[in-house]
Amino acid sequence: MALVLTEMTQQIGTLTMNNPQKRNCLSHALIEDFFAALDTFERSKMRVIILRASAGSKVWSAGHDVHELPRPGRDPLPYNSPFEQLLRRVQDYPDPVIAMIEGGVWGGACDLVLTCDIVIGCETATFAMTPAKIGIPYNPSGMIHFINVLGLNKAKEMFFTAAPMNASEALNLGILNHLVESDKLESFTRGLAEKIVGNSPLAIRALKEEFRLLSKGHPMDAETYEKIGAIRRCVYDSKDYCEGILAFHEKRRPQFKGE
Ligand code: LCV
Repeated sequence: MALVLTEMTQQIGTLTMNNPQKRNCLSHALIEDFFAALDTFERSKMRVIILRASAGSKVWSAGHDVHELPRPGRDPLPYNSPFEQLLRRVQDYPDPVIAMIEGGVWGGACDLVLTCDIVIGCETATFAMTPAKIGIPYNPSGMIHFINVLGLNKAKEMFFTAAPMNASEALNLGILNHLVESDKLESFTRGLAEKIVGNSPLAIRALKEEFRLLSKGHPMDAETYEKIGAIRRCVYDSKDYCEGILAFHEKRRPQFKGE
């Protein structure tokens, strides 16, 4: 079964995540299909990409596949992991990528949404950033995505509480560009994509790359980089990291001890 469905019409490529049984979690297999779809869109010169889940989904994506998180003592979000490669592929995709959201967006799927260029949601859209719930030391490039969009205080609250944020909060905080009624979500998103298709592709590609380079975050000295590495290692070397993942497998709340 294809874990991702694709459609190409009027220079707009639509990618639909299609693994509802596993709540569209970003497994290696789904990410592989994701990459293939983006390659097809690029070869076919699609000018705008829409990322979505199937109509009526209660969960847009449950985030990183927790069963594929590495064992304790290894960085759970290494630079070359399929998940991190997916975020960079979307972020660096030459043309605009629109995330069309209905249902819950969890953990790393929130980061995926923030690497898109425009986010349009309906009233069922929620966003929960879950590293603290599982015991994951999120990675710096991911955290910059949240700081850039939400600002420091709201990004901290989203990470510290791991609580789902509703669609109107997401609109107020700038995660959503637009909040529309669910029965208008597809037509509104398509209409915005068509507006973009009508403009200069070269100018838009240059603008997207300029925005990406300008928003990459602040240069970091070597000592700071090493300090962040040490801080993160203390977490993924911890017993709490094991407990967080075990609790997920056992479908229970984790009992963190701070060890
Ligand atoms: C693997 C899953 C998942 C899943 N992985 O359906 O950002 S970080 O740092 O935290 C990063 C590491 C990350 O993204 O971590 C993952 C964060 N995601 C979450 O915490 C969401 C975990 N999932 C849930 O809370 C529930 O599944 C939701 C609320 C999304 C949907 O609840 P619902 O009752 O509709 P189930 O929980 O019954 O899930 C249906 C199937 O999908 C699997 C889950 O294990 C179950 O599989 P089985 O039927 O084989 O038991 N599944 C859900 N999320 N992230 N597998």
